[in-house]
Amino acid sequence: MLTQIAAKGGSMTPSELKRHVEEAVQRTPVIDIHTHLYPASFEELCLWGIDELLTYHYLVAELFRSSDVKPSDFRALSKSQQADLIWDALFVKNTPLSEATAGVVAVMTRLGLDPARPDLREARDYFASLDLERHVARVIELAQVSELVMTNDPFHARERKLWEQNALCPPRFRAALRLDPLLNDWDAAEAAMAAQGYNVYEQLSPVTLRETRRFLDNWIRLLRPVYLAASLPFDFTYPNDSPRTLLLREAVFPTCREHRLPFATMIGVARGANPELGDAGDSLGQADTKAVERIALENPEVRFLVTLLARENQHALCVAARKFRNLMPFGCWWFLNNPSIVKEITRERLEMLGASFIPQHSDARILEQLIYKWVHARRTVSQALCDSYERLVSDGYRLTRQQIDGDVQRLFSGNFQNWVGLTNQGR
Ligand code: FIX
Ligand code: ZN
Repeated sequence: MLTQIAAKGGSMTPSELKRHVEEAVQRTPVIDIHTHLYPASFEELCLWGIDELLTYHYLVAELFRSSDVKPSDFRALSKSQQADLIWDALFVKNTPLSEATAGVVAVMTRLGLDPARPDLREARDYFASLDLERHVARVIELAQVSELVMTNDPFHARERKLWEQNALCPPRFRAALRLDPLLNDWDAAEAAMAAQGYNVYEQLSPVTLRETRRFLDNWIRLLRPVYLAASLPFDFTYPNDSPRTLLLREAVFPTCREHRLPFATMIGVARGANPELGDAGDSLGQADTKAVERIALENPEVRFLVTLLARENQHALCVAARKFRNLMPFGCWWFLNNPSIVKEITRERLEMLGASFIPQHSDARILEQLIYKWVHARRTVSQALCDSYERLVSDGYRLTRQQIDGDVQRLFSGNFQNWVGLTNQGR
């Protein structure tokens, strides 16, 4: 049936369709809207190389399932000793089947390294030979990322210093003003702001709220962010009588309105589920999607970028986005960033939202993760798009190559550019 329609309509055959979708997805540059990356000029904040790749918390968590090393003994090792241990346990003694281990394989092969080596000598020699600036440029090119958004924390002493010293930041590294301490640990944030000379107190008085807005205004001036952001815990509710609600209502959302900046929120983390694993010890929980709807309803002129951590929340997020045009679902975050789930979520979003969402972000924390995160994402987004187009063609629609190109461009950059006004926002 499909072939007949295709042939009659002069549109593409199924194999031509599949080939064109794959080509369009492969060649279309993407704006990576959420990463933890920094340019080389941010010195030790720019994490890269095989030892950082292997000791990333995804792999640390997997190490403890494939070896009997104790977390406390692991923490006592040097980074290169930790990397050696992870390499041996997850890549030599076992097949790198998980998404995180397969990702390291994808990075190594694309950099010309052998992922079947019994040790890390070749990889370490390679990375030691690199010029970092050139390597950063090459990785971004390999990943076909046109721009990426950082996660910039004004409460992180080292990062604050770099910004206050006007550290160079290349234009394709966009800033995002991250507000987790402000919204999740007001006492600590208040103390840090007071230490920086802001007239704030634990009690959220009008003066303290006004000073908090001054703090946000100053950081917006310094960073020129494309959005304000916060990761909120799975048990986030809104509104309630916590400092968080007051800070959102009286400081953050008014600031978004005044500066015409979106608010990006990532909801669902359960920090420290297993404290002895450190960064690797965070888990997830189902979020209250009604809280997201209430925020969207209460702030129609604020644009929200929203991603949720629980798979069970994704359908409700699509429904919420259908009800509120100021909600932009984005990405398959963290524990969702696995091909089987990315395909399900992307198909569900295409079925419920058309191309009016942002399919993926990398969340890359180590530079070279960009390579595998986008190789894998493009593969899966292609498959989901093909399924949707095949269904459309079998319903009798004559699809053109131009339409496919346009849809991919919209998903990979157009939706985000329009959402944050990137086209008319210099740095
Ligand atoms: O809050 C966040 O930005 C999360 O993405 C991180 O905390 C998390 O560690 C991560 O990188 C997941 O991919
Ligand atoms: Zn992140």
